[in-house]
Amino acid sequence: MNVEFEQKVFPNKRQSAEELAEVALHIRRDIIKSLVLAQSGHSGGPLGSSDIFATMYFGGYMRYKPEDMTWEGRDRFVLSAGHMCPVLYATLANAGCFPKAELATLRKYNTRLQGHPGRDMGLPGIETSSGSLGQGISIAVGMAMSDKLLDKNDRRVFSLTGDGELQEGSVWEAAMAASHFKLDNFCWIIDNNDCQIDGRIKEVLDVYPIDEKCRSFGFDTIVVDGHNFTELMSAFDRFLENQKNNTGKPTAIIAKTYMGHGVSFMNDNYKWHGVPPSVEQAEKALAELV
Ligand SMILES: Cc1ncc(C[n+]2csc(CCOP(=O)(O)OP(=O)(O)O)c2C)c(N)n1
Repeated sequence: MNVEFEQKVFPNKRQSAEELAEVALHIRRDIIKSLVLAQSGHSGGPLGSSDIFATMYFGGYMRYKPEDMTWEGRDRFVLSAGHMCPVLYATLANAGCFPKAELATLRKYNTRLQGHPGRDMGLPGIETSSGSLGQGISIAVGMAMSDKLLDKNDRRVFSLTGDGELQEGSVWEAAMAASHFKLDNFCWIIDNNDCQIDGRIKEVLDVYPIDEKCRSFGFDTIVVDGHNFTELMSAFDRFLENQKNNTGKPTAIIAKTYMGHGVSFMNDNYKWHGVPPSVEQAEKALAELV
């Protein structure tokens, strides 16, 4: 398949739901393109979480400089669900952190776009290696602790986990620490698509009620439609307010999403957790993503 990546990049600022939807569309298109070239990797989670990434990186919530992702004043994002990295790579490319053409190297030998994020590969915007579920959020909480308690700066730390990932005990150790150390600079996003590798969350190992669990762990907990930009923006706004007002409470955003959202034949189907589209399927998907 002849795949071309557009050159267009997007700014990071307060913008309308329509503008964010346009960014999310480009992210989804780039996910499909990189996956069909790789012929391995995860489609479902990345497509389903694209609206979250568009809001977080392009709505003015994270401070970063695409031309210098080592800038000391940047906020941090840790993708705890490391297998979902095609969405992070597409997001960073759409922000202008590296040339979009590099998305064609996903999962190739020696690429900076490893199948799970590898910090040592040097891709701008990858703060830590991840993929062993439950560990990324623990690292992110450590970062937030060091920022708030030691360095006393105003950095924001964001981390996204899956919902199947909540079955890892270390997630809850991290949550307990975030609340105990009053990390109002920490924002935990849960991609609640109700799907994991082998089926529905409830059938594999029930983690519900997620909202009550997060509240009982001391988080200001907000449940949103993860495909509604207005709801996503107001949730991230509330996180910024929590930090500004020194509430002492970390924020949890439970984003209700559909795995594979945006592509009709993948939507809400856990079988798309870890497979790429064939050439024919990629053509169909790209025809829908316009
Ligand atoms: C510690 C650990 N155990 C198992 C895996 C294998 N694994 C990768 S993704 C996944 C399912 C995760 O489900 P969820 O967090 O809901 O992600 P989604 O299916 O929505 O992408 C599993 C079991 C892993 N990466 N790390």
